[in-house]
Amino acid sequence: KCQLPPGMKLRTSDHVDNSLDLWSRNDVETCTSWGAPIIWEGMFDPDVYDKHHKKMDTSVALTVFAIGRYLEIYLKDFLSSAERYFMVGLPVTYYVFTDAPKKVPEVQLTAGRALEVIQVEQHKRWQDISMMRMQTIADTIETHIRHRNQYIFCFDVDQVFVGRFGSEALGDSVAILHAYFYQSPQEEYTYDRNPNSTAFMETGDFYYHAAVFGGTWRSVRNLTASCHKGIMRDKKNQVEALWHDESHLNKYLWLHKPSKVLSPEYCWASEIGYNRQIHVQRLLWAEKYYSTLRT
Ligand code: 2GW
Ligand code: MN
Repeated sequence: KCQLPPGMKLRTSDHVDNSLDLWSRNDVETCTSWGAPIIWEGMFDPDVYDKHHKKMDTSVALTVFAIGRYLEIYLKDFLSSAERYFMVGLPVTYYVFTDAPKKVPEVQLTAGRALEVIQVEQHKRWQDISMMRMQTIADTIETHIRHRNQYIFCFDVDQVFVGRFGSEALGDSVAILHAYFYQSPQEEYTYDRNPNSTAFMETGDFYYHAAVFGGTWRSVRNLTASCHKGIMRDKKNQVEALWHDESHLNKYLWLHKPSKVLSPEYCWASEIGYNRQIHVQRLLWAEKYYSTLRT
């Protein structure tokens, strides 16, 4: 059984995380080898977290990129579902990055929630659209987010909230187990295996999904700035990591362990089918249109 190592302190909202019941789920791993909780449904009392963060005046930033066709296809459902399920009851600032600000749909926001649209350029290659998010997030944390929000979550846009994604997910540095790999052996993880890339790694802890990551503004700024550096060094050396920004994210999180890990309930793929360990679905992958979009 996993136990928090003696003296191990989770830096943010300790006493809240110490109220987690690591033993309430015996069918899954609920604690990493370095003492970070892995959050599964049934381990926490949502009210304890919500009360704590209301008292602390916690404010959360959400970043999402919707460039080119992804704006029309995914953004409206993403935002309106976030209004129903993401950090309900807490102040949230949405930062929408797009090449076409005028096309951002009207979404009815509840009190305390705001939306900012920031224009970014549209890179020609989709790999660059995906990777450049690291730099843009790092920059926006410095210019906007750090002055307004203690915490930040960064999302892919091609997903829809379908259940509570609440304050239990907040922490100093938060990563998510990839739905496709959380039961796979290490050898199957799609880490970057090319020694010439800065994202190269031979072993790791988990395979994290880049569609969801978060933490305090400081820790996400460090993560995104570091990943961006790796991406630029690779470009100079004319290499590209196997899964782009996701490879760099995995490398960083191996060297800088997250303080909290989210179960795949927080980013599930319906196409995987029924899985008895998934007690609740909170965020689902939206449909992919690869053949029309990845051309
Ligand atoms: C991406 C791929 C092919 C064609 C278009 C795009 C695209 C992405 C786009 O035209 N416009 C756009 O805004 N994006 C943004 O990049 C959008 O926020 C999207 O969610 C994100 C990542 O692209 P996505 O969702 O198509 O890639 P996935 O779901 O295969 O993502 C995983 O792998 C990526 C790296 O290849 C990233 O690491 C991503 O975080 C992972 O979930
Ligand atoms: Mn995606």
